[in-house]
Amino acid sequence: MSVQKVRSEIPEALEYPFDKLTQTTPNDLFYVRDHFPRPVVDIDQWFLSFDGTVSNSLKLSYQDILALPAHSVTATLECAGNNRTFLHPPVPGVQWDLGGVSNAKWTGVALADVIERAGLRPETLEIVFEGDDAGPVNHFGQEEIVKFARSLPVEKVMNRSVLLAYAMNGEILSEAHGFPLRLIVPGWYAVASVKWLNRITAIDHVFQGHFQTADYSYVNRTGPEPVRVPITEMLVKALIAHPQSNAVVPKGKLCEISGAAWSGAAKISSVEISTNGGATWLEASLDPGAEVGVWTMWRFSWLVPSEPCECVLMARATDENGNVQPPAHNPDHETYMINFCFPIPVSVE
Ligand SMILES: Nc1nc2c(c(=O)[nH]1)N[C@H]1C(S)=C(S)[C@@H](COP(=O)(O)O)O[C@H]1N2
Ligand SMILES: [Mo]
Repeated sequence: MSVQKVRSEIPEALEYPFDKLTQTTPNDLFYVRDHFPRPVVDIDQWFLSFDGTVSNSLKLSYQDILALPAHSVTATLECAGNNRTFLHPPVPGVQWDLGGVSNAKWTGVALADVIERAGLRPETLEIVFEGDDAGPVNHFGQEEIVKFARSLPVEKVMNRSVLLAYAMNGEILSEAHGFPLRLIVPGWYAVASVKWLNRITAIDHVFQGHFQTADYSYVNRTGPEPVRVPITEMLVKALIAHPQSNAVVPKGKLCEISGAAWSGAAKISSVEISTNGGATWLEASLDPGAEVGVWTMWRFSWLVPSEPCECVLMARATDENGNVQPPAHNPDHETYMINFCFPIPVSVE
């Protein structure tokens, strides 16, 4: 029996029990999010194809991939819908509480190395990554059968931290996490990290696949006109692992408030804690060695009031680019990219 919380059975959505927070998430606790029934892969028949606007089309077997130089990257994967239970009124989608996020060390081949072998022709604009899974979706009001696919712009694919990963925390990738091969895009919401990857296509236009247009997209207003764009970089966020919501905290004692914080844009520079619902804030201490796109653990010693009361705890992270968690959800982000300062009520007794 799994100790993950089951949010959906088929397709599977399993939540990491965030109160068990450790720097590296053990593989059997790592959250799972599938959109379609899981594909069954016969590794002897399996290959990765790479074609489209390339000079040399490639067809690589599992052995071919394992024979390429190996690289490891630590990356926090977060579902763009993580923390949806904090939205009021409730919205549709997997009801993630705290644990639609986990952190692992991924090992595989640098995507850039494979791209170099294929040779992108100059007209290439994006690279499309397709999984082996497919199923029905409602695509702008039309019922369609689609494969799970996402694209990356050509600027992103030469970043050597983007991996075609076959191992997770030193173990062969499990079926749940994309065996035999998955994309890992550090710093981006995990929808970009296509599992059961078996097809890569270079294209000379902007990909309009379901999972970055009708779904997993948001309204961006930074330009002259509002535009619907794919969800990409993880927003800055701190989550409280301890104490848990509605915990009873002994009065007049020290209580350690702890959790993790991350941002896809830059390293975490500070985490602040409020024990009065956001009225005042004090600095938490961060573990050393923060990296972009990797969660950093933090802790704060709270001197609990000596009289019984109800307190609302909040954490607020800031990254080195000056991004700070906002006080409220941005409605343009709809049911995704939920990173406001979540209230964690506790009772002092
Ligand atoms: N092929 C495929 N890749 C996929 C998905 C999927 O359903 N099919 N789900 C995506 C989403 S939305 C998330 S959050 C992550 C989850 O990765 P995990 O199950 O390894 O935690 O995988 C991404 N890659
Ligand atoms: Mo997701």
